[in-house]
Amino acid sequence: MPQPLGGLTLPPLYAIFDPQQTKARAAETVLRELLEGGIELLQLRAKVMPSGDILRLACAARTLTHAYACRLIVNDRVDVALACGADGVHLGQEDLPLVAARKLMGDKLIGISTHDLEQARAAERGGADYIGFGPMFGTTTKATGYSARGVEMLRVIRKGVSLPIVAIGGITEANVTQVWQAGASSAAIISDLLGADDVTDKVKRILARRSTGGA
Ligand code: TZP
Ligand code: MG
Repeated sequence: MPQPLGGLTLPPLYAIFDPQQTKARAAETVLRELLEGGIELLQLRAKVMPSGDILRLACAARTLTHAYACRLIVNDRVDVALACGADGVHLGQEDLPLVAARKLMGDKLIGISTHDLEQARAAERGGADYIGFGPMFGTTTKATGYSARGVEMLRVIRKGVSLPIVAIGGITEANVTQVWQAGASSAAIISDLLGADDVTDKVKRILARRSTGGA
């Protein structure tokens, strides 16, 4: 069940669509497969594309996500988020500062990546809508520079802030229940979703774990 925390209700699964991780399959095909599985919150993460290409992809994602009543978050790029009509933006510690992003985004969603309690509390004080926290486990998708945080640290963050927490990093169908049980409102997943032989089925299986209480 989505958890109402800090005024924002997040679905249990936060899919991150990264065109570099789709095994060269067409973006729209994979986006549709995610949405058919029941994704209600999707982040577009395009690190290496020219801005015009990112915007085209973001607009395509916006059209599709609207058709499936799914919220869309754009990673890193406030400008692209605003230009495509996304629901929000997700920013890291090195991206545009929260206070500046809030001026531009108004009451749209802003998520902030955090890696420890201090960063989490700063994001909450600064008016973020949710925090990302990780990397939870080992991951090869991103060189984060941080060791795996683990579920015990996630429990500490859960006690220390009241914002919804999106756990990220190395989360799979096999370990997702642990992060929900440790207090994550939502689990952000890239490779286990996009690398699946059947993306739609993978989403459905993960969501079924949530609705049956895990295990
Ligand atoms: N931020 C922290 S870990 C990570 C990001 C973007 C990568 C998550 O990818 P995966 O494949 O789900 O481990
Ligand atoms: Mg970033």
